[in-house]
Amino acid sequence: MKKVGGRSALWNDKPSPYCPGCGHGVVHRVICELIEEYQLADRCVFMAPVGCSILAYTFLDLDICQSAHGRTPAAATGIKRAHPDTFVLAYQGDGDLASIGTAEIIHAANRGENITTIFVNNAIYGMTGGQMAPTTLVGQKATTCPDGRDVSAGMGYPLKVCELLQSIGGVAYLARTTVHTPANVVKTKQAIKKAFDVQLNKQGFSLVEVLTSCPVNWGMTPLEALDFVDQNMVPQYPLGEYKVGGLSVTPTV
Ligand SMILES: Cc1ncc(C[n+]2csc(CCOP(=O)(O)OP(=O)(O)O)c2C)c(N)n1
Ligand code: SF4
Repeated sequence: MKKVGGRSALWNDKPSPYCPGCGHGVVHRVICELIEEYQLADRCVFMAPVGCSILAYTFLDLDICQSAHGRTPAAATGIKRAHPDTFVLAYQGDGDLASIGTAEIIHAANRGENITTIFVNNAIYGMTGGQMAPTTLVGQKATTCPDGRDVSAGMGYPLKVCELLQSIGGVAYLARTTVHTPANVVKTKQAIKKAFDVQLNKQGFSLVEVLTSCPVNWGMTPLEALDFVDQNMVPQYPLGEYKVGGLSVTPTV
């Protein structure tokens, strides 16, 4: 019988630490499949953030480096420059990348560092109990905005990271995808593959933003959370490629 699926060999037998319906596990699976397909495991350093996915070190059989909140792009820069043959894969949540780490990601992108970043946007601080993130939608409830994010109360607007980075010259490849349906998981893998190719071909900075769900902190069932991504996240954060070959493109899904 032909095997059509299975767990990546890079994912050991430890149970997933993520909540049911969390998008991190899906994104990890896609990444692991690509690392295996490209045979990069022996020279890959997975740069973990401070959010829930810091726990990747408990179950991924990869070299993993964790840096303080938001500093992943700076630490990744150091590793890549010191060891150019290393495949540096940075993995950051929206609290980590779009909040305290805003300066680091913008300047790593602007320098055109030859690293690949997977930016997981679940519109909330997951690990610390659901505070508002820069990416939280207007009207969306969080522990620090229990009545919903209110622009008129000075809470600001959802930060659009792809749109922000699109203007930066050092960015070679930039895309936004989602993993709330199987078809979109396939598209996410295609986008991350392109981002891998950019680093392997020494073409500069690449980033794929992946929209995911955090059912626990959104106060939803996993299925309701998938609907929320579809109905609320995708309209706010348009999917598609934003930069290809260093050139800005109009995103088309
Ligand atoms: C310097 C520093 N400040 C604050 C924290 C607390 N902290 C840990 S995880 C986190 C939020 C992570 O949210 P996000 O990056 O969106 O990841 P998620 O858990 O949602 O995947 C915060 C604020 C920390 N660990 N280090
Ligand atoms: S708190 Fe949210 S981001 Fe963290 S593991 Fe649970 S569902 Fe995932």
